[in-house]
Amino acid sequence: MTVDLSDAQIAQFHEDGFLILNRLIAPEDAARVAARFEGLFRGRFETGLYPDEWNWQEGRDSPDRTRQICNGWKSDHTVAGLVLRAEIGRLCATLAGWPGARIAQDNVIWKPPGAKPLGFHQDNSYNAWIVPAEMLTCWIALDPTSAAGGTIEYVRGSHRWGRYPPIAQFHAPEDYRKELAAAAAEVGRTPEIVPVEVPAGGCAFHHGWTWHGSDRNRADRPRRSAVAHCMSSDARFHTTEVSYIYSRYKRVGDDSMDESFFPVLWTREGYRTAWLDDYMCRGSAAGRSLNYLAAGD
Ligand SMILES: O=C(O)CCC(=O)C(=O)O
Repeated sequence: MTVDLSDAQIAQFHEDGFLILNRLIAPEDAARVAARFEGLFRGRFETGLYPDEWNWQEGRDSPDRTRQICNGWKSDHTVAGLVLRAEIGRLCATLAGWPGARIAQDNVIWKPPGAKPLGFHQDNSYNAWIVPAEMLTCWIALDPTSAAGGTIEYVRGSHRWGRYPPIAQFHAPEDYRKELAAAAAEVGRTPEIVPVEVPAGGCAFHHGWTWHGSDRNRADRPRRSAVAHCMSSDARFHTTEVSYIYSRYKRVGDDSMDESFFPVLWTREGYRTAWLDDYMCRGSAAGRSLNYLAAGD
C-alpha cells in the first residue's frame, strides 16, 4: 500500500489538525489485526513480553471500560505488522515535516457496546519526555466506525488553541469533554467536533496538539482501533523530564533512543531499522496476514 497525499490534503491537515482517509489498509487485513484483540486482552502474548501498558484485563476490570494496550507491537507480531509499517512512518513524517519517523507508542483500543468514553485531550501534553516534544498519530479503524459507536472525535482547528496540561481522568471520565470545554471557553471558540466515520481499514492522522477523545459506544457492535503514535526519527530523550513508563528505556548519561525500543519506521534518506521487516513476519497468525502486512504492498 502506498498513499499519495495531494497538496490539498496536506494543506487540509495543517488547517484542520487532522486528515481522514477512507482507506489505508484492506478491510480483511483490518479484520486480521482485530482478531488478535481477544487473546491480547486475556494476556496471551505471543512474543512472551508484556506490552508497556495493559489497561484492561479480562476478569480484573469492569466490562464497561474501554480496553487499551500500549505497545502491543512488543507482544504481538500481527499488531507489529500494522503499526510498524514504513508507509505509516512516511505519511506521519510527511505531515509533520520531519526527516523521518519512529514509533513512540502504539495503542490497541477495544470499545465494546456500552463501553465508556475516553476523555478529550491533546497528545503532546504527555510528551515532555521527548525532544522535540511532539507526536503525529495515525489512528486506524479495524471496524466500521460511527458517531453512535464511540469513534474518535476531533475538534477542527484546535491544534492552534494553545497547550494545555494532561487531563484529570483519561479512562471513563464522567464528562469526557470537560477539559475541552474549558479550553474552548478560554480561547472563546465553540468546538466544531468531527467524528471519524470510516469503513474498516480507514484511518485518520492527527496533529499532537489537536483536541480529541471518544464517547461511549451506543451502537451494537465493537469499535476496535490500532493507533501508531510517531515521533521524529531525530527524537531524543529529555534529560530531566521523565515519563514513568517510557523513560525506563533511557540509558544513564545518554539521551539517544535505542532502536530496539523506538524503531525507525522510515526516513527521507532511506533508513529503516534493520530488524523490523523480519519481526513483522514472525507471527503465529502469519501466512496470508503477514504476507500482506509486512510486504508494504
Ligand atoms: O480511539 C480513541 O478513542 C482515542 C485514541 C487516542 O486518544 C489517540 O489516538 O490519540
